Amino acid sequence: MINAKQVAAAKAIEYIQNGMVVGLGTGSTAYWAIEYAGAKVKEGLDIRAIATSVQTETLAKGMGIPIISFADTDHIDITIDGADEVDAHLQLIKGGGGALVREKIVAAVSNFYIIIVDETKLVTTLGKFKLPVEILRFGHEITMRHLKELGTEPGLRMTDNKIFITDNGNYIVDCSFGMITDPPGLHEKINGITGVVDNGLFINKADLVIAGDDKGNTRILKRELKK
Ligand code: A5P
Repeated sequence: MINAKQVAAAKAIEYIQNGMVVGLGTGSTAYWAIEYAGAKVKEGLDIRAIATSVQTETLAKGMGIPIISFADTDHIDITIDGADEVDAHLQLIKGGGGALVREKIVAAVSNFYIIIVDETKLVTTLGKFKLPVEILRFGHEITMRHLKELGTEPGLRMTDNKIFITDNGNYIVDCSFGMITDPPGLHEKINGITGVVDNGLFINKADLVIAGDDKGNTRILKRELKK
């Protein structure tokens, strides 16, 4: 069977041009974009990249993609990243892989932000996927209590029976808010809590969403609202 994530990534790579600074996302869909970009670099494509996680940086370096930092550039021409959910207005839930804060910093300075997903991630309203929220370790019990007051049961993310630690040294709590009918409003409320670093709602960030399916087709959704 054709891999829908791979299909979306292959399409997104067509947008990368010689000389660009490219933001590289994190996760199993972004993985394919990094693979394809690496192959193009081997063929002579001249790009420099900013990685959204340690995992992506290691992967990209292994593929021969030159990695730079924000000391070397103040902008990114194009970023290709995955998402956990995409709604009808191209609002996103991200952070399933725990890289949401670096991903959002990269998104904020990306002139063109492409999200690649398999088509099952397209939803009418966000909220089936639990919203990841990155919080400081210090006082996390208090921060979680404040999140609870917003009407969720925050769950501290664990991996292999250990608390998951982000690349920034913080915790992630996964929060169900039911159907999220007002993503910008919820985003503001969560980020208003002291101890929250950021949350996985990406509001008005995506310029283009490329959804692949397992027959090899892509659907391209473009932003209508202004950023
Ligand atoms: C990483 O923190 C996330 O934002 C990913 O981009 C998101 O979870 C999608 O991951 P997959 O492509 O692995 O589904």
